[in-house]
This record gives sequence, structure tokens and C-alpha cells, in this order.
Amino acid sequence: NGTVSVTAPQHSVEGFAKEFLRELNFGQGVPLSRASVNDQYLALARTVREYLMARWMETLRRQRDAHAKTVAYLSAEYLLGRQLDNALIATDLTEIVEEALTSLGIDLATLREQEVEPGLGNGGLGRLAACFVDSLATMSVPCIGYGIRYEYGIFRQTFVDGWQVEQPDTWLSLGAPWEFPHPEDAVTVHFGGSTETYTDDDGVTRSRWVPAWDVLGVPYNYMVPGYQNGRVNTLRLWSARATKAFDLQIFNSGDYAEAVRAQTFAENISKVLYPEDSTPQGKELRLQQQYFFVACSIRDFLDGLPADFDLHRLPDVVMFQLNDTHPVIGVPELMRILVDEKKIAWDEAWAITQKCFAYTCHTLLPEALEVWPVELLGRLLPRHLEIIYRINDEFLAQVRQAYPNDELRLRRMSIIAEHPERSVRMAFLATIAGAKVNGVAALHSQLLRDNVLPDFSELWPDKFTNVTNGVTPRRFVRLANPALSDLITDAIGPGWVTDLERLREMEPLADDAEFRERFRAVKLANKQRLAGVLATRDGIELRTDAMLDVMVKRLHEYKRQTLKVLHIVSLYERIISGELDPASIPPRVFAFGAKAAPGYKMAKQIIGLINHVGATVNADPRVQGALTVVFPPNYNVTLAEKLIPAADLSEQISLAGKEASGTGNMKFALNGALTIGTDDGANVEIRELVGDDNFFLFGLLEPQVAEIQAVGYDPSKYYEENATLRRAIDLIASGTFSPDDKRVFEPIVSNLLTEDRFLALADFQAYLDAQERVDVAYRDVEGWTRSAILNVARSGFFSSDRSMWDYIDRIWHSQPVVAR
Ligand code: 26W
Repeated sequence: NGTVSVTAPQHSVEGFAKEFLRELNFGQGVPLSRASVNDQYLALARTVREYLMARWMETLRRQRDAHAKTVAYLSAEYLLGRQLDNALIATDLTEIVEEALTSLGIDLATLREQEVEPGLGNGGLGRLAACFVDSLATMSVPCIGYGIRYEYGIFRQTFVDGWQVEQPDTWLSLGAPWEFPHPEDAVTVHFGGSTETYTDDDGVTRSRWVPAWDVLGVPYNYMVPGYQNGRVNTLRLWSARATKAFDLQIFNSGDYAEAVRAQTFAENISKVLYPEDSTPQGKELRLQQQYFFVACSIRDFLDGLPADFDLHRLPDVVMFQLNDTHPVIGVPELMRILVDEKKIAWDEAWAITQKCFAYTCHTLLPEALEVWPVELLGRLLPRHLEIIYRINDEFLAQVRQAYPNDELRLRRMSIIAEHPERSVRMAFLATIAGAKVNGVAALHSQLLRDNVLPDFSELWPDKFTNVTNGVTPRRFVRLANPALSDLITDAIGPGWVTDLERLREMEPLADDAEFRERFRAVKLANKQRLAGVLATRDGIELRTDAMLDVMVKRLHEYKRQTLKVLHIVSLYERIISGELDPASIPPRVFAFGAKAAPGYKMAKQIIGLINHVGATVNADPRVQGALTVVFPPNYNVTLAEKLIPAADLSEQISLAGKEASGTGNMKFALNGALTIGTDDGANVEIRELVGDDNFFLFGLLEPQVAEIQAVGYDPSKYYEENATLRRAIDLIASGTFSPDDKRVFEPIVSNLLTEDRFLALADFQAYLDAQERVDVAYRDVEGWTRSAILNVARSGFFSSDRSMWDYIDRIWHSQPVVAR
């Protein structure tokens, strides 16, 4: 069939060197003697991907032949991280490449650094999508990931005088060797206009959409290599182009400048990733992005089916998994295609649709739930609004039948909210349409049922389920932590990389003094590696003989970076006031990594505060080096891969009931850091698995939080009654950390004292007490190492492979395609 003849190039040092030189000369067009580092990197990337090509073709062929059910993962974000190293471990080429390049006088490490990671996501949700597609490829499960090829990914963060300044992320500017554009497969997407009714040939009155404008979606394919299993799945990201109509305008109007403006308008749709994480802005362009990629993806999937395919069988061949509400407009889109285009009766179409979608919710914050004003949705997608209205009418009729005379319930459950303006509640639409609705950790799924969607879980208890998140052990252990990986493989063999529960076999080694010694050597080596990275990347000096205490995640009030700052400020205050002898505590380095949404004022303030506290503490000789704060800018996947393996302590201190799951928490545990954390998200499950002795739990429990908030929370009480807390807050308020403008941090202080939405003051003392337990535990070097090893050994559950089996089991009912 034209693909079977594709074979991988030779798996040998000489073979690779030859292919690499060929790419450099004939692909990049330069001789080795004049090749820049970027030339070399691009040639290397193209050489490595050649080794994946045969597997990719074979995967596609097998999938077609097997007629297996495919997971179509719909996600507005994929936070992929660098591709080169992942491709190297997937093909087991690392050593061959290293040797081949050395023979040519090239250092692989230098070329690795040349890659700009595709940062096509904000944080947890986007990184989860990347872990999931990795797992499905490794498990040989048919999956296609659909998303948007943003020209600008998450902004590059810089600090100017300690304050965040955003720079555009020009990730494509030096070449994009991992993508395969397919302009010939472009899909047209329509927008705007109106709807009309007409009478078809059979005399039936029908509705149809008369759109006003359109754009093209050009697919770019990316390889998603399974780990050493000969499989490569596809990630298909859409890029917006102007349609021919725009070219015609150029021709007709003679107004060249105006026509080019139209083109720019079309291409704006995939221009930039919205950097808001958890607070939807309700921007028209964002809705355009959502409909754009979902319409392209559904059309693309349907186009791939055989011409005579009976669409009533669609649920047998696909499950569209909705990664949060961002792709939910796909529900009325599929209905529109089935009813308006394919002329399937409404009830049949609805039955099909309800079996083809499932919805994952990733948040608990009410302000994070997406709603679209009816006015906006109706203007951009008039036919979809009509379809949503009909879905709502029929749904409400069903509710009315189940609960007669319950007008309040109808109003609560309606997809259309009336206040503050008429708008479409996307989470409700997803819940009504989805075959299943899941939360991302046990606690989150429970709160989702009880607090976010209680009426729906009462109506359809079986629709709701939990799938606890996971992370890929390939990237976050094998690739990020080669030293630990070798130690583990030495101890229990290599099988753990694709069967992470096998880490359990390490448990007895926690009691082996020689193994503990080697484990500590790995940690130290990782700290030294990190010190090297921070020195060249940011000019930051990192001491490697201190406890490394790390808090990396998006900056958000509910995650409570301020609680961490209060801890540091309190220690500092106690040292300079003479209460605490700095020599009496184990030296600590506090490392932060966090981006703030550019429009989130308070979050940016907190970043300023961390940097200013850091500058003051680091420079004060009275501290005697006992406390150091480091905050490298632009935390991303690449930096995470260096930071997490070096960490001793993982900070997971969100207010109980607010962090849906967290996934950084899992990465730290798997890399042998101990967690200090609240009873929130997946922390609950981590603690259950690693054991209370190996986890520092503190803080209010979710029901207690609810209770306090019910009676009315007064943060000032804690300030008045706790002298340690008061002294820390007063020190910030005094302007000690901002001598140039003593009042800059007033908004933070006054917010803490009057509002403190996330109860940082209420948890302050418990947090300090837990940190003292950390100090005590850390002094017991052998005991700490033992706990760290047990964290690794008992965290196998948090592999995203396990998450995928759970989705298959509880939601998708799909199957791996086995090699034949
Ligand atoms: C702009 C609107 C918006 C709203 C919500 C943008 C992005 C979101 C996401 C749902 C926020 C997000 O990333 N949630 C995180 O998802 C992770 C993966 O499930 C969880 O581990 C985190 O706890 C959750 O905050």
C-alpha cells in the first residue's frame, strides 16, 4: 500500500553518523565545517525522527486494519516539553547518538539545549494531556490528540527589579523539525451569519446555518512515540489560515492592504495561547479558538471513516474526551453535522452524540467554570445556539418529569443562566451530553458530585466517576532523572518504566544502608546538575549542601505561595530579632517557580514579594546562609525536569478543597522528595500510599474549611492572637523588603488581614509546626533517606499509564491494538 517499504535507518553508530551528515548536507544544506549549533540541532532532530517514521506508518496501517475504537482527545492545551530527548529514549538511541556525534566532534548536550520547548499550555491541564498521549502510545492504545498549534505559546517570563514582565514565546522562529504540516488536508471552518428554515426534497421543514465567513484549518502532525514498543501515535494540531475567499477579495476589490488585513484576521485565531489559568476572560477570540479546533477535529475524524460508514455506529469507533469545558462546543457541532448535514433524526443523533463524548472537569473554583454570553455565542455560532436551546428544552422536560413542580431546580439545572447576563454554562452542557463525567482525584470527584454538580449527580449518579491523575514515568523519571533510573534498574530491572507499580520491589531496600548511601549520592548529583543549570541559565548560585525546599506551580492565591512566604519571613524575623539561632536549623534553599497570568494583579504582586524577600534574606549576613531564596524566571517543563529530581521537600500547600488534583506533587514523590502538604487533591492519595510517617500533613480539612466559611471567616483574629504571625506580617508591612517604596506590598497585607479568601492565616501555625517536624526529620539523615526511598517505591500508582487504564475501564471501553 505504499508504506510497507519504509524501513528505519540502521541502528548503529556508523549508520547514525551517516544519516546525520546526510541530513546536515542535503536537508540543512551546510557542510559540517560551517554548521551552526542550530543547523546541527535541526539535522539531529530530523535524523532521529527518521528512526520513528517506519513505526508511525506501521501504527497507522495497523490501526486502520484493526477497526479499533479510537480515543480522540480534545484539548486546547498540550504542554509537551522538549521532544529530542523523549524521542531518543523512545527509540533507545541515546548512546548511539552520543557516540556518533562525539565521533564528529559534536556534544549532544549542547544540541539538546538548542531546542525551544513547545509551551502550548498553561500548567497542569496541558501537561496532563501530554502525559496521557505519551501513555496511550506506550500502551498501544489507538489515540489521536487534537489541539491548536499556537504560534506563540505560554509567554516567556522575565523579572525586572523582581517584577514579572512577559515576553512573547517565539518557539517556531529557529525551525520546527518535529512537525509535519499537511496543507492539502486543510479543513474549512465557518463562523457567524444566521440560520434559516427550508423545505427539503421530502417536504420536511429543516434548519440550516448560513454562515458569514470562514477560515481554513491546516493540520500539523506530531509524532507521539511509545516507549520502545514500536508504536507512534499522532498529535494533530490545527493552524488557522485565510481561505481562498480572502484571495478573491484581493483580486476583486483591488484593495490589497484591506485584503491582507482580512488574512491577518483569519490567522489570529491560532496566534496565541491565552495565558489565563482558571479565570476565563470570556473573550470572543477564545471562543473562536475553541470552535475552530473542535470543528476541524471532528470533521477530520469523520473524513477518515470509510465512505459507506453508518454513523449510527460512531460510538463503536470513537470517544471524544473533553479536556475540561474548552472543547464542549463540539457537542452541538456533532449534532449539527448529524442532523443538518447527514439528515439523521434529532433523537437518533442525540443518542449517538451522548455516547461519543465524555467530560473531565479539572477545577473546583466556581469562577473557573466557563460560561459564554448568549449574545456572543449566538453572533458567532447561531445554529449551535439553536441546538443548545433544543438540548436544554428536552433536558429540562426530563427534569420536570423526574421532579414535578420544582421550579427552582429547573432554574438551577438549566444550561442557560439568567444572571448576571444570559449565558451558556459549558460544564452543564458537557455533563448533559457526556456519557461520563469525571474528576481528577478522589476528593475532587467527591466534591464535584456534592458541591459543583449536585443536582446532576442526584439525577444521574452512575454518570459520575473518578480517575485520579497520573504522570508519565518516561519523561519525569527515566528522562529527567537518569541517575535515579539507573539505580532503580540496577535494583529491580528495567520493567518499571512501563509498569510503575513494580517500584514496590524497592521497598525492602529502604532498610539497606548501602542502598540509602547510593540514593543520597543520586540526590546530591541531581543538586549539582541543577546548580550548573541555574548558574548558566540565570547566574544563580545554588548551594548543594542544604535542604532543597521547592514550590513550583502556577501562581494562584488558592495555591498559597503567600503561606510559603510567610514561613520564610517568619524564620527571617525570628533570626534578626535574635529569637532563633540560624546555626540551630538545617540550612535550606527555598526554590520557587511560578508564572502569573498577566492580568492577575495580586498574583504579580506575590511574585514581586517573593523576589524582594529573597533579595533581602539572601543579602543579610545575620542569616549566615541558613536561608536562601531562589526564584529562576520562566519555570517550564524543561526546568521542571532539572528541579524536581534535585528536591528534598515538595510544597503542596493549597487550601483543602481547592486543588483538583495536582500532578507536580506526584512527580516529586516519584523522584524521592517528601511532601509537606494539606489534605487536598491527590495529596490525599499520596499520603495514603506512602504512609503518614513519610508525609508531613498539616492544615484544615475540607469540611472544616466549609464550616469556617459558613460561619464567617475573620483573618484578623489570627493576626491578633498569634504573635509569630503578627511579627511576620508586620515586617512585610514595615517596608523592610521594599525600602524604595515601603508601601508596595500593602495590597497583599491588607488582603491577608481583611479577606484572605484561601485561609492562609488560619493554616499558618499548623504550617510552621509541620515545618519544624520537617527540620527534625531532616536531621535524621538515614531516616529521611528511608522515607524518600519509600516515597519512590510506593508512588507507582501515579503513573499516567494507570490513569489511562482507568479511563479505558470506566469511560472509553476501548482496547489496545496488539501487534500482529
Ligand atoms: C481560562 C479558563 C480556564 C479555566 C480552567 C483555563 C484553564 C483551566 C484549567 C482547568 C486549570 C487547570 O489547569 N487545572 C488543573 O488541572 C490539573 C490536571 O487535572 C490538576 O492537577 C490541577 O489541580 C488543576 O488545577
